[in-house]
Amino acid sequence: MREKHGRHWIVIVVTALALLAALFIVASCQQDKKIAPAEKTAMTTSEQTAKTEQAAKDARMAWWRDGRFGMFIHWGLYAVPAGTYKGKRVDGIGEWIMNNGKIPITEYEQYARQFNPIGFNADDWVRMAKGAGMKYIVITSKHHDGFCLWDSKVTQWDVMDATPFKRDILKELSQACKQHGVKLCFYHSIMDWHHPDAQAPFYPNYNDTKQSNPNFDRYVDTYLKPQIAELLTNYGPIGVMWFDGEWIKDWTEPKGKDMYAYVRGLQPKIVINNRVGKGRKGMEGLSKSDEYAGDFGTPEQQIPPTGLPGVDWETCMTMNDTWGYKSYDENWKSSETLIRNLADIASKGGNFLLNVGPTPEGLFPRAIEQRLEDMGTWMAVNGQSIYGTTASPIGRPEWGRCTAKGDRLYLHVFNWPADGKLDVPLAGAKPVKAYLLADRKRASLPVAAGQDTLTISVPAKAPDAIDSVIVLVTNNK
Ligand code: H79
Repeated sequence: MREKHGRHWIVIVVTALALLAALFIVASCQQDKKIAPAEKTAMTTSEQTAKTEQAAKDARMAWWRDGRFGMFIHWGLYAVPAGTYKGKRVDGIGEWIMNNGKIPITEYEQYARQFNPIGFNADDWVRMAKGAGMKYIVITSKHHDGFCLWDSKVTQWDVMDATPFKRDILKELSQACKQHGVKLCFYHSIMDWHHPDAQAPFYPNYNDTKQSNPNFDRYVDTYLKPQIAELLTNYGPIGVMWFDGEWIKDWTEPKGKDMYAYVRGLQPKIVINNRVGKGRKGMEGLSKSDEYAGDFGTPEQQIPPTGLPGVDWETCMTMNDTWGYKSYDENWKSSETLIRNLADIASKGGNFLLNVGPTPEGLFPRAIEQRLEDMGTWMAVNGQSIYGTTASPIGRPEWGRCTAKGDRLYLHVFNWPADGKLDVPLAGAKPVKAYLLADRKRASLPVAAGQDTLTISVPAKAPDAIDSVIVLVTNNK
């Protein structure tokens, strides 16, 4: 009886357990069902977040995308030796003379005593940039040699404390930029050959990419970041923070992401290049993927062969073969090359950051002034074919390049047609009007619409030997 009773209990317990298990399964299935739509909502929310983020980025980048043309200024102590050390010409780019000439720190420091650029006039510089049609200026607040062009509170290795000049160059430039409506931006090197917690101990190869400095974090926390805070607090709104020298071993992608957030925290609207992190593909400059920090890619001394839909990028380039001034580098690109480069870059949806290397007296070499003037003359007539344009919808036509804005195509004709007929590879477009941008009267040029081509009849003589722009208004926006 007792046994029977016991079995009874077992049956009851097992049944109860089975019921519980069944209940659990049913409940969790329902839970699953509940999760499914919830996940769907989450997806939509994240899609929405992505959309909002994209819109915020578009707003933040708008001035930069519209501007298309900026001035890079490499200026620092390297302008003093100007490519020559102990009577010998040092190969390579001028601002690398400390590394390439294996100059010991104490010796390099002597150049500071000779840095007295009494010819420097911020207003002249900004006027020259603006006159060339440039919308922003990126100046080296600090290059790899670590020397600072402003009164940094965390070092004496700057223009105020180490030179007889004792003028805050960045302050003067920020005032002139504000006055002329040009955006001021800073180039700041992560790599630092002068700082003992960065690359200084690696002498004679300051650019050693394999060695690590055990105190590097201290450099970041007590030097690099405080400097960034100074630059983004004391000089008004800054357009771009342009980092470089990120390839050293001690700099990592998490450090880059942290720096990106730090900079945006100080100036939420600022634009930051992709050298803040480790995503750059060598000198080609574009980012490996969206996972890496930075707002735009940085091709150096090269122009991507084609446009890159949805990608922001800026080609930086020298006018001769050096960024920092070298007294004997006369290998200047022609104004023709520079103007065509600008059109080429705009036709691929990029920006052109063109470099000048001022002299130790604070002047632009005459060859630079001449090129800026030539570009300004061309831009005064043709600026609207550059500013606010987007990439060519017709690739690279054989006669030149093409930029687009709204219902307009700007045809940049490098090679003027000898037969007076310019073929535009546009299928199905209904032309509304075509005229020369240089023609103030906007006299219509005859256009014949073929199946795959529009043919514009043009005057015998090109209005501009370098790049004549024809505006083509179509009905397809
Ligand atoms: O500031 C100007 C130059 O001083 C600086 N960038 C422009 C805007 C410049 N730095 N380096 N270079 C130019 C050439 C350096 C190339 C190398 Fe590397 C650095 C070779 C190996 C380490 C970059 C990173 C290319 C490969 C990895």
